[in-house]
Amino acid sequence: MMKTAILTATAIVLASATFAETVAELHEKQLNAIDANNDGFLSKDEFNAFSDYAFQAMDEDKNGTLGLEEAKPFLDIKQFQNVDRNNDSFISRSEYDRQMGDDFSTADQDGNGQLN
Ligand SMILES: [Ca+2]
Ligand SMILES: [Ca+2]
Ligand SMILES: [Ca+2]
Repeated sequence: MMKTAILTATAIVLASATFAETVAELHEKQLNAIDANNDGFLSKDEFNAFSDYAFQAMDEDKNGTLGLEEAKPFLDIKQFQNVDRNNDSFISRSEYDRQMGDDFSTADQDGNGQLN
């Protein structure tokens, strides 16, 4: 996968209020990087794989959380605090997953588990 495209996509997903506008914002290149089977739809599995890859890529010291320094290239402070629900200045994996999962559910308006 293309790391830059993936990380840009992640930043957009994490930063956006709703993933629906997010998908529209993704460039074709970023969407292609996430759409593993290239069918033009984003399945929950593809989304999870992308989400997992992006977390590992951002977590530079591999301690399982994203600190401010690690997240800074992708999120501004307000966006960071929005994802950091318990305000401990770290985005834990569960906080991250919850945010990404919420975004996916919001975007999947017809509930078929695919984004298009
Ligand atoms: Ca697909
Ligand atoms: Ca870390
Ligand atoms: Ca936290």
